[in-house]
Amino acid sequence: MAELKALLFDVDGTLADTERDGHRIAFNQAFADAGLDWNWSVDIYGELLSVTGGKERIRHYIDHYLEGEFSVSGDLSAYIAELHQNKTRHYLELLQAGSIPLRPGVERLLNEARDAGLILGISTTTTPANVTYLLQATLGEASLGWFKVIAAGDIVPAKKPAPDIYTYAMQQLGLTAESCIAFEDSRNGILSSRAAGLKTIVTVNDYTRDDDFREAVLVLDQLGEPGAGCQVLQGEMSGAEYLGVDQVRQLFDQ
Ligand code: XBP
Ligand code: MG
Repeated sequence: MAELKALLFDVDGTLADTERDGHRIAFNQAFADAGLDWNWSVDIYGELLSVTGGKERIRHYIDHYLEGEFSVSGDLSAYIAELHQNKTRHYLELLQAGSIPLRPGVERLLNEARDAGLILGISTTTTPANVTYLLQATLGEASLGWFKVIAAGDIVPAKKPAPDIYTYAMQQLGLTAESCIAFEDSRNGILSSRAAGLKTIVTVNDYTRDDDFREAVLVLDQLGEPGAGCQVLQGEMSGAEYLGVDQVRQLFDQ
């Protein structure tokens, strides 16, 4: 039987609920800075989340919501990149202000996994600095050393739902999908992790609650904490109150 060696975590929506009150706010601040009257509402942003990657999301908005009526005098890709850099600056300020906490159970599971000698990795579409700042703001500087690989953003040619970011992370770890398990929050995320051959545990959020997670080994509303358990939405967790390393191992072995 294969042995579980590593847990690979998505970031946005999984480690922390970052989209509605984090990234979305930062995008709108960057648009305002640029003198654009674009304002992504909670609902519009929920639609735009079907496109992963902030730069790709802006381009999709221009092409499909502005019917291509928007144009700039110079190179559009360069314009989008600059807009996105400013968005990232605003997002990092939100993280530094401590505005975005980790989701319930995340810190507990990370520490349980470390105590059990399991390797931790990150596989995310978001910009690398966003990961660094989130970890520093929520777990402290030392937590950057908890993760043997932080695979993020443009490090791979194709973003989720492509498998690239997970494949890259496993290559960096020198591991195969037979000894890893993934944690995700969205349809794009599980399509990516499954395409990389990974069993996947899902914790949903307000934007992804209705997504199709048929490929998941377990779907929860959150990881849960002692005394504040999680709700199983799909699959079995043998009656446990919250998801611990023992439950992860059972799911991996099934
Ligand atoms: C979610 C994404 C990212 C964020 C925005 O990443 O698709 O694009 O929405 O971050 P994941 P950027 O769920 O894989 O963590 O603007 O830096 O792309
Ligand atoms: Mg995600």
